[in-house]
Amino acid sequence: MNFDKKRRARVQGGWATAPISNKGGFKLGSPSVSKPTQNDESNMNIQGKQRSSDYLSRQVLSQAKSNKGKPPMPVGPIWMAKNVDTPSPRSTFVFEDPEEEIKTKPEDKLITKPGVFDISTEPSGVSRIRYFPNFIEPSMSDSFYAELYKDIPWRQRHDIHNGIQAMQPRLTAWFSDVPYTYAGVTEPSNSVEWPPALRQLKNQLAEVTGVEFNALAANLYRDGHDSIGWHSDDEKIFGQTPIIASLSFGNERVFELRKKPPASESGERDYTFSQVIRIPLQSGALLIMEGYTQADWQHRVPKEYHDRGPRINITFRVTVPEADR
Ligand SMILES: O=C(O)CCC(=O)C(=O)O
Repeated sequence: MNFDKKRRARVQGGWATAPISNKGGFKLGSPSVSKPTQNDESNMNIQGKQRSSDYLSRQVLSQAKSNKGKPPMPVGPIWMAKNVDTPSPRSTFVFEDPEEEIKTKPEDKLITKPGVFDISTEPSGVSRIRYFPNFIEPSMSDSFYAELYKDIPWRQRHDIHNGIQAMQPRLTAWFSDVPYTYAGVTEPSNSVEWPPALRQLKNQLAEVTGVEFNALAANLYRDGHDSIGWHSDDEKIFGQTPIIASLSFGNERVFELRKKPPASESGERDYTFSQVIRIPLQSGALLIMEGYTQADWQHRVPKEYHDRGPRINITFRVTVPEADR
């Protein structure tokens, strides 16, 4: 009797663990568990499960001890509540192409050494720049600066950007026997003789490039706050592949180029991912833009917020007869 009581208590202790289902459909806690027969195979199996369940409980307990101080673990083998024999439906992973193309901005480039650079070969064709930082030696470029400052009839004009008319942040002049219209400004034609410094520079350029430039635009940046915004010199009067020779005098400024992205259906261009090339233009530097640089790139001289003295830039150009535009 006493012996029977003790035995029941021991078995009830076993029943106290969470129920587990098993293959044979037995439930732990079935009365048959309390009376195992040594030769009963199914009871042996159930006992086996009972033992492994006790073993798991011990495992969980010792795991809980070793997790002291760590975030709380769920108490008990939580998977026991699930029917582990029923395969859960496999979710299939389907890779879908992202709807939007992943864009990256090419690394910006800085050109400081002389040379010839094919900056792109598409979409229109080769865009080429030639850079000669010491085209005119320093003492000569100082005297060119002084003469150009004095002899060019500088004026401040208005232009129009995004429908807004504003004073240009620089002074300009135009020498050509054809008028030049850009950004809502028309520079009238003039047949005046070019000042001697401009004639001398034009001849020097003809000698090294073989090009007879017949027009020029002059810019005077009075300080670092003067600038010229993003634009292309792609007006028809310069033909399909304009050649433009730019000479700088006075304070150094950074000249920037950015690649034109394809236009949207509405004709707009998003320059967020455009490559930018920077070229410092010191006094006496020559930069030539040719090929499709005007078709495929824009350029500018941005404002600078630290002290800069004045700078003169002359862009020598070739205007083409109407039949070739
Ligand atoms: O000042 C410069 O270097 C650039 C001038 C320019 O972009 C222009 O005259 O169209």
